[in-house]
Amino acid sequence: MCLFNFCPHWRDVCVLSDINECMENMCEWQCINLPGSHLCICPRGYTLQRDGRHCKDINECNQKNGGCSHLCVNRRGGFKCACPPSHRRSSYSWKKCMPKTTASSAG
Ligand SMILES: [Ca+2]
Repeated sequence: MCLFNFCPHWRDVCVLSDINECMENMCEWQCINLPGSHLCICPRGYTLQRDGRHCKDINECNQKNGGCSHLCVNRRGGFKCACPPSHRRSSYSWKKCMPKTTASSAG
């Protein structure tokens, strides 16, 4: 019998008496059962809400425009960069836009 919530050196005994909170499906995405406790984790692009159970999309555009040179479009689990009509996507970076040129001078 385990008298303490957390006793790693008696792990094999503790696990028997530990309640697996993950069996109750308390997490929106994924649950990690810990001795005497549990932890909810979220997929990439999401952050754990204050309730410790639900996952919330991270608006990457709130931070430095998501690294986009022009437009940033937030999406669930990610984001994308976009270019205004006067620009086109740079071939070097998906985050950068370059002015559309009709002449062949600029690169
Ligand atoms: Ca997002």
